[in-house]
Amino acid sequence: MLFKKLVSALSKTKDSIINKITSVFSSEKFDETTLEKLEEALYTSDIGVKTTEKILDEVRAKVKRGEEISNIKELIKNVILSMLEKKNENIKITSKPHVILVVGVNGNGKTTTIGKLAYYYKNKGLKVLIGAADTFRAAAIEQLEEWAKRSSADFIKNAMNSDPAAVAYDSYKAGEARGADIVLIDTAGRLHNKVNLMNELEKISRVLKKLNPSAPHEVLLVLDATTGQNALNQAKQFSKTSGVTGIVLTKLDGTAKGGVTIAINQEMEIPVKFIGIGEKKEDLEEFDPESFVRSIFE
Ligand SMILES: Nc1nc2c(ncn2[C@@H]2O[C@H](COP(=O)(O)OP(=O)(O)OP(=O)(O)O)[C@@H](O)[C@H]2O)c(=O)[nH]1
Ligand SMILES: [Mg+2]
Repeated sequence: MLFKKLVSALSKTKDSIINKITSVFSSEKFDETTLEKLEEALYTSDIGVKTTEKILDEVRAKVKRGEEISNIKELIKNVILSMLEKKNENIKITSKPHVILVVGVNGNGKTTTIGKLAYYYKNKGLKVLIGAADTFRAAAIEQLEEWAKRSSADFIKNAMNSDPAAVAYDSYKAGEARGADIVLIDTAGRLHNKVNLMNELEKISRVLKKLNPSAPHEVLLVLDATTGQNALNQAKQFSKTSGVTGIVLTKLDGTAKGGVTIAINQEMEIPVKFIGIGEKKEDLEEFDPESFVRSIFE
């Protein structure tokens, strides 16, 4: 059931990648021209430089040995599967409350992801509290409050333009007092090149650490898969400063650029922990690299 949902969400990515690859091999046998075409097809599939190189090496080696490549799809699938060393580490709950700070660029899906995470944890029988530390816009606070209601999570807010770190502080305190298992903290959309915004994020973490030295227990970076390579660049930028511990890739439904998930899996130390495949509360899945690859190449 879940796999079916994934296959359907990734259908555009699948079509895009498979069409590119199969169009290269429709008639010809393998020679330098075909290899060049394959190289281009792979590079434009968003799966990343490392993955592309590995696949090309494999194909070249086979051609050299005079082996036939009857099923390029299968070959690519197996190369990628063999590269997926990083097991998915789902979020382990190590503290009560366990604080999850959610960060990322404007519009990537932070608030929506928090709403989905609240539902995800609620379904596990955990008590969830959400803190509205994106105080830039009143609408942002309202949007989050709506999400809190959908999963009957507790909700902490303060006035618009109030200090985000103070909201984080209040959220932790309230979570602790009310016996919450999970505290989810939303933050404002921020540009990775804006030093002041990065500083604000650090201030939130600093304030949380005063309450609990191990907090925030998780910093989830939310990335928009529809931006393709830009998502990978944002991952690289954010991981330099924000203490990011995991990635959530959103909007994989309806984009042809989902191959970037494989690039991020291969090129970042930080694991992809969840994927967003729709706008509803149940449209979040734990990222399982193997199912992901199978849903594209099978
Ligand atoms: N199709 C689809 N849409 C999504 C997904 N996740 C988020 N969205 C949509 O993306 C838009 C932006 O999402 P938000 O959660 O408001 O993004 P944000 O990062 O909180 O944005 P700011 O608060 O402005 O920084 C909304 O219209 C969401 O419904 C997803 O997985 N799939
Ligand atoms: Mg938001």
